[in-house]
This record gives sequence, structure tokens and C-alpha cells, in this order.
Amino acid sequence: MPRTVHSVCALDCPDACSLLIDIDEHGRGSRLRGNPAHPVTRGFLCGKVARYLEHEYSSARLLHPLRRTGTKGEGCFARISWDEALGEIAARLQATSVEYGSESILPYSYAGTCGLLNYGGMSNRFFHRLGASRLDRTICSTTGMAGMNDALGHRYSVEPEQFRHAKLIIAWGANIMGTNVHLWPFIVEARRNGAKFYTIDPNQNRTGKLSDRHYAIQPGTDAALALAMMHVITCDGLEDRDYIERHTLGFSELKERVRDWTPDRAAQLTGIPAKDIVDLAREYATTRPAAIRLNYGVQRSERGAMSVRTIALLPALTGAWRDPGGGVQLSTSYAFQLNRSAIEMPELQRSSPLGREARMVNMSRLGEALNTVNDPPVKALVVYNSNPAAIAPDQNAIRQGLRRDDLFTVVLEQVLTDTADFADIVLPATTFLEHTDIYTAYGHYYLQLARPVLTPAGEARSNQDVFRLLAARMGFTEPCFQDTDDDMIRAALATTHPHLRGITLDALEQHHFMRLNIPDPFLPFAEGGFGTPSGKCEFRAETLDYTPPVESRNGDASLAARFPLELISPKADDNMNSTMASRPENDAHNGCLTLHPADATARAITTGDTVRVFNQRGECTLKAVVDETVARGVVCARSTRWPKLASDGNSVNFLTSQRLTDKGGGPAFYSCLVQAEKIL
Ligand SMILES: Nc1nc2c(c(=O)[nH]1)N[C@H]1C(S)=C(S)[C@@H](COP(=O)(O)OP(=O)(O)OC[C@H]3O[C@@H](n4cnc5c(=O)[nH]c(N)nc54)[C@H](O)[C@@H]3O)O[C@H]1N2
Ligand SMILES: Nc1nc2c(c(=O)[nH]1)N[C@H]1C(S)=C(S)[C@@H](COP(=O)(O)OP(=O)(O)OC[C@H]3O[C@@H](n4cnc5c(=O)[nH]c(N)nc54)[C@H](O)[C@@H]3O)O[C@H]1N2
Ligand code: SF4
Ligand SMILES: [Mo]
Repeated sequence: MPRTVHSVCALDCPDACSLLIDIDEHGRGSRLRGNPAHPVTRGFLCGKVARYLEHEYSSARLLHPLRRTGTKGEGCFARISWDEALGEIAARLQATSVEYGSESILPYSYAGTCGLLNYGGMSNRFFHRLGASRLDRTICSTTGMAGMNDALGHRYSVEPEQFRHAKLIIAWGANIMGTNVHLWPFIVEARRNGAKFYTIDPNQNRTGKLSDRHYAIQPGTDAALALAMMHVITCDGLEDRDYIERHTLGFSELKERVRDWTPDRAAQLTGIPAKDIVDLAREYATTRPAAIRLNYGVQRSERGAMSVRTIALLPALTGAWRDPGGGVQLSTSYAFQLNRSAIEMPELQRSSPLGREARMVNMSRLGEALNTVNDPPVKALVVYNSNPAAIAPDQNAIRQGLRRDDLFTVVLEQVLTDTADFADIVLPATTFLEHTDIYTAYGHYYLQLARPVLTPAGEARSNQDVFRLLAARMGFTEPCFQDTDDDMIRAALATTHPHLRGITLDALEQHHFMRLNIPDPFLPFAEGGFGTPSGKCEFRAETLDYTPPVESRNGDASLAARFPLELISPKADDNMNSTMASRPENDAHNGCLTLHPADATARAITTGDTVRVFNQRGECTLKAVVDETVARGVVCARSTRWPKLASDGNSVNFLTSQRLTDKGGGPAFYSCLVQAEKIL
């Protein structure tokens, strides 16, 4: 019988859409659409996932376990049975643990699925019990989290639904049309009611083109802009005295600190004219409600935590938190106070051969982990929900590691990615339409449940199932390895936190999505309540500062002389990180480098030319697009290409570095100096 059922988009996107899927009489999915009943999805999907059934039924899907037959990276495999695959993996992990210590085993995973169970449920239990190294999952957002914590203590954000009330909306390093499109209708509504919409971004992308004003900031200089805005606000006396007195600490020191952050000084660094900085600051301070949508672009530069922190202090200065539609939104995820340790069970480490907490390995420095870490060296790598041979920085180092003959690599994947090409064993993985999971969100406040709605492709299995089976093979007898998905969901929901009150598995089953038990509207800091020791927003002015990224025009002068272009590699509209980046039309787009006409002319480059982009770490070949969507000295290429589809097998992540940001251990993807030349 044809029917329509519910699901949830599991991709790593703030919107976490509620989906409806039409299933035909043969049990095949025929159409995906947004659930009109969900207050943020509002009945539509992005272009990527509207076409997700092409991926679901693609001939590229992996259907059975594979064992490598060629050299590492070549991508030649032969079919094996699950029994053989699991037996071989268990034996190799066991032997590695005995010979080199259990910490020589490294799990590597990220957010291929955002479902809590398949993101890190049974897999974490398994690796904790094994005593494997723990992965510090820093690749995306930890820098920004550190900045928000420093500013606010509690990382709460303005709700998307409240943006409709704003009179000024600033997208600050946030490509809303591309990466967070379900916020857009609320912005449209606000603008219809007279709101102004501004963008602050080194790249004038689709969102910037639709703005009332675009500020073409130079990469990594956001803290300087925010400090100068504070200068204008405090010099002009535009701060909210009452809010400051009641809910903040350290205002007079802040005022003193920003005294020399004149708009002229910031103009030199940011490339934004001083007069524009003055106007922006005045308008921000005098317009209510004023919302800042700060996405993750800002925190991918070397001083990203300081930038995020400084920006996130602005609404406390102007009292913007008081109003529905006022404040800052970076991520809403902090409000989902689920019982994660009940899912992950870190206490299992005590029953591991280690008998203690295992070491942490920062995923942003995988190259270093595979090549130079020696206490013990990484001898086995188990990858799931991630494609490190495409998305992680400094690919020459990563591939040198992945090619090692003494490294045993297992990859759980839906398709044969660049990473899977390096595997000894590949295991076919289900998609989110094929397994159970629960979903938090980082762009709204609804918790969701999804049941499998389609039959798994071939012999594909969920991560949950694979790690249950591996646990049995390894002889782990703890009853927690028998837990069903539903047992684990119930455990996650078993918490006394007020936000989860009334949310049970049964209720989720019935409603599909449920709003967290938070006030409506949710005004987290309208009456103070910051998560700092004092409960106030603490400016701590003495620690506020701006330092240019080493890899920037104002950073290391000798590097900038050799590699004078600042490369940013923001998200592509039509793929999700490297997921679906193998579509030919996406690859064509991801294979482009945008240059400013002045930089192009100086290198005799015109649109359509093939260019070699290089620095001290590597090189890649891209097609030039010459236009003014980037400022002089900035070049832009979309992330994240499948390297194996490029003519030279390389991508921009052969150029990016393993240098970490100022706080949170995140990668400085967008602080990357390069040179470009035409290939004749
Ligand atoms: N279509 C699509 N959607 C996605 C993704 C995707 O790959 N494709 N990825 C998902 C993921 S994993 C994430 S983390 C989110 C990220 O969502 P966003 O943070 O919105 O995306 P980014 O492209 O990382 O960065 C946002 C913007 O920051 C700009 N930027 C770069 N450097 C600077 C800087 O120094 N200062 C300022 N002010 N701006 C800067 C970039 O040009 C970009 O336009 O999107 C999610 N949604
Ligand atoms: N240059 C540059 N590099 C970047 C970025 C950038 O802006 N510029 N952005 C960074 C950011 S923000 C992020 S979050 C990372 C993203 O990096 P990743 O989290 O690695 O994201 P994807 O590239 O989408 O790879 C996810 C993989 O998981 C697989 N997958 C999906 N669901 C499942 C499942 O249920 N089970 C299993 N086993 N596999 C599954 C998909 O097929 C896909 O190949 O990239 C980072 N890399
Ligand atoms: S990728 Fe984002 S916008 Fe697209 S369907 Fe998934 S959650 Fe919605
Ligand atoms: Mo991300």
C-alpha cells in the first residue's frame, strides 16, 4: 500500500528537518519533502536533500563487506562475507591491542549522521571497553563553543522563530541561504516588517547578494571589528546602562580597553571603511530587536574563539538579549541536555585492558596522529561517519599516514569515498532512512525520533549493529552490548533536566518532533542568568584582544610575501561537506577558485583558466572564476571536494594546515595563505 511516513534529515545541518517520505506499493521511497507541521522545517527541504533518494538508490551504494586487493588508496576490493569481515576485524584489533596497547587503536568519526545513537552510541561503548584512544571531535565547532562559553557561560541562542521580530539582522560569517536555509523565511518575514539584513563575510555569496548591505571583511579580523563597534557604542554612550548594571561585570574596564580601538584602526585590519564601522555600530546599538546570526565561519580562523567571544559580548552591551528576536545565535545544541553518558558509558574504560581513561587524540591533527604520535603509535584506525581523506586539513600528511602498510584501517561507509579507498576492510553502512535514531538540532529547539522507513541497501548495517556485533566477536560480555536502540533512547531521555520534562520515547513515537520544555518565547538572558561564576555576563576586558592569524596578510610577513593570497574554503550550497560532493555538477563547482580581478590580472589569469594553487604544504589544481565576490587578496574555493575526482587527485585540504585555533582545539581551515599561477 502506498503511504507517507515520517523521518528526520540526519545530515550535519543546523536545520535538522522533519521529513515526510512517500513510499510506493513496493516499499520504495518515491518522494521526500519537508514536514509542513514542523515549525522550522515548514514544508520545504534544501535542494540537496530534496534529491536524497538519488543517493539512497544510487548504484554507488556499497552493498556488502569488502577486503582490499590492491594497494592502499587504489580502491580495488573483493567481496567478503560479514562473518569473515567481523572475524578479521576482531582478530586484528585484539592482536593490535595486545602487541601495542589498546590506545594504539583510534576511532575516527564525525557527523555523517547527527543521530545520537549512530553518531556515538554503541560505537563509544565499544571503544571505551576496548580501551582505544578517545577522539577529540574538534573538526567543526569546538572553537566557537569555547568562545561562546567564555562570553556567556551557557551556550544558549536566540530561537530561529524569534528572528521574525527582529528589526536588524546581521549574518556574521553565516551563509544562511546555503547552510541554514530554514532560517531564511523568518528573515523574509522580518524584512517585510521593515527589518534590515546585513552580511559580514569575506565572500559575497548568495546570502550576501540578498542583503541590504554586505561588509566584505578580511578573513580572521572579526574581533577587531567587534572591538571597534564596542568603541563606538561606548564613546557615543549607546550602551544599555540598566542591563549593564544589573547583568554584566566589568563595564568600566571594557570601556577603557576599547578606547584605542578606533574605527580607523579597525578599518586598516578589516578592510571595512571607518565610516561604515561607525554607522554599523550605531545602527546595531539603536535598533531593537537586533539579532546576530553567527555561524561557524568566523571560528574557523586562527583566533576564532576570541572572535566569537567578542561578538557574543555585543548584545550584553546593548541589552539586545531583552527582546524576542534580540541576541546572538550560534548553536542551539546546548539546550538538549540528554543523558549522553548513559548512551556512551565512559565508565567502561575501567573494564578495559587500560583500566583508566584513554588518551585523547585531536581529530583535527590526524596527519600528526598517524605519522608522529609514538606513545603508542596509531596501529589501527576505525573510521565511520566521516571522510577524513577529503575533509581533514593537511592531506599530504594524512595520506602519508593512511598509506602506511603497518596501519590496519576499517571504514564503515555508504559509498566508496577517498577514505574507503585506503581501507583494509570496508563495511557497508545504512542511511538515516534505514535505521532508528533520535535527533537533537543545532538550529532549533525540537527533539525528534526517526524509525527506519526503507529496507537497507544490500547487506548494509547501521553503526549500532556493527559495534554490537563486533563487541560479541571481541567477547565483551557486559549486558550493555545487548541493549536495543530503544533501550538506549530511553537511557538518553532518563534525566531530571527540566528541558526534557515530558519527553519520552512513547511521546516522540506519537509526535515525531517535540519542543524542548523551555519557555515560549525562549529569552535565555533577558533577565541575566549567564552561566558564569557570577551569573553575569563577564566582559573580562583585560583578556580581550585582537591578534592577526599567522597565516594572513597581517600575520607572518615572510609567509605572506611567498604566499600572498588568503584562501577560504566555505561550504558548497549543493553538497554537505563531502557527502554528495561526487555529483558531477557539484564537483564542477567545487573545482573552482574565485579570485578578485586585480589579483587575476596580476597573474594573467582569466575566468576558465586552469590554475595551480600552492603553498608550503601542498598544491591543487582548480578552474579560475574572476569576479568581485571576494576582496583583493582573498581567494575562495568551496569545500569539500572528493580529491579522487580532481585531475591531480588533490583538493584545497592539501593546502590547509594542522594549526589549531586559539581555544577549543579546532582547525584553522580559513587561515591559509597560498599563491596561485596559471597553468599554461
Ligand atoms: N549546503 C551546505 N550546508 C551545510 C554544510 C555544507 O557543507 N553544505 N555544512 C554543514 C556544517 S558541517 C556546518 S559546520 C555549517 C556551517 O555553516 P556556516 O558557518 O554558515 O558555513 P561556512 O561556509 O563554514 O562559513 C560561513 C561563512 O563564513 C565566511 N567566512 C570565512 N572566513 C570568515 C571570517 O574570517 N570572518 C567572517 N565574518 N566570515 C568568514 C564564509 O565565507 C562563509 O560564507 O553548515 C552546515 N550546512
Ligand atoms: N577546507 C575545508 N574543510 C572542511 C570544512 C571547511 O569548511 N573547509 N568544514 C569542516 C567541517 S565544519 C566539518 S563538520 C567536516 C565534515 O566532515 P565529515 O563529518 O567527515 O563529513 P562528510 O564529508 O559529509 O562525511 C561523512 C561521511 O559519513 C558517511 N555516513 C553518513 N551516514 C552514515 C552512517 O549512518 N554510518 C556510516 N558508517 N557512515 C555514514 C557519509 O557517506 C560520508 O561519507 O569537514 C570539515 N572540513
Ligand atoms: S540538509 Fe539541512 S536544510 Fe537540507 S533537508 Fe537536511 S536539515 Fe533540512
Ligand atoms: Mo561542521
